[in-house]
Amino acid sequence: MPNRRDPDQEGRGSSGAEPPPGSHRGRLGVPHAVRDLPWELPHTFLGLDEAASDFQSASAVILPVPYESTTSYGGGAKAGPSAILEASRFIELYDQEMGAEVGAAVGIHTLPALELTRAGATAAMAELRAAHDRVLEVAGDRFVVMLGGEHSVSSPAIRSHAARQEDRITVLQLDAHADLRPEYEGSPNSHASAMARVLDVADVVGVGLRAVSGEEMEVAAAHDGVHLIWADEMWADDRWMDRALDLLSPKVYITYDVDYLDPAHMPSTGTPEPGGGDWYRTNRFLKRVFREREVIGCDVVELAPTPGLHAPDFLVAKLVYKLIAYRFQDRFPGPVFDV
Ligand SMILES: [Mn+2]
Repeated sequence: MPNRRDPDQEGRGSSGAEPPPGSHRGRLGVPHAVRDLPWELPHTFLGLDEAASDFQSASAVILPVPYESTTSYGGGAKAGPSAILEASRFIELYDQEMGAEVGAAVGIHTLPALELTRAGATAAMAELRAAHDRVLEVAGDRFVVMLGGEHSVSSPAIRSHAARQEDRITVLQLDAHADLRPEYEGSPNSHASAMARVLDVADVVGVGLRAVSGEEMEVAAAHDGVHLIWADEMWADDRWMDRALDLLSPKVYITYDVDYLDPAHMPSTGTPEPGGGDWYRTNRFLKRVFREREVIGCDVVELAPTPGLHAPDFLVAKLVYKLIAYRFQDRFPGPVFDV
């Protein structure tokens, strides 16, 4: 079992270092005198121990935001972040694309989940924006990966990033939907309006689209900074990858709505659409994006776990691990195979 503890280590990614003198806590957060008991893996991303998930030395930060209020079809995105973290504890730490155990080498800190106010979407989005500003402030150079939650959480995060950049950023949006509706079901903060809420501060390149309204096509046509790459094009050949890359500014924020993926891969999401992206081609594209542009932040949203069906949860957990690996690909020797 890949998540079984190494009997010689307290947790995954352990450096073997002793806790500081006088410490009463072991690396698992239990009293030092009982740290050798067979405790479960920590409930951090990848189950990393305190050394590998320590904030000070971490290069990446996981920010869970289990927010859900405007879902229009199937619900359940509120349970997404905890399912991703749970599944992540079963991932093999060694990444054959990087030729290394990425998690402990990068250092990944897992923040507690943000519990946003239930006093309406407007108040919740304002609260998230303020919280996200402060997280970015304390994170400094660390790469922040936000886990949703419904897609509306992306807008405050993107605005938070855009406000810290001198030049206009591009949002690379992997999604079945354009999310460009000015408002939806009476709410300007709907998941269906996530990208409409950022057009004044960022350009948007949507990839994998296949369920778009006529109204959204009008919005796209009216904005020079909005570009749509259809799932239909992606299945014809790989030319869309160059086209998408050419449209990206030097600094990019990635928002990955898991309904971008074909429901055959990703059935656990609120508004599934047939067609869409697959695992290998999409990851090949993302690896290039991280290599050829500066990705300043990202989020993965809209996983709505299906009870008893673990594969989609595991897919998203591994996707998050891949995003972090691609972000720091310069630090690793590279593939153990020829590509
Ligand atoms: Mn979507």
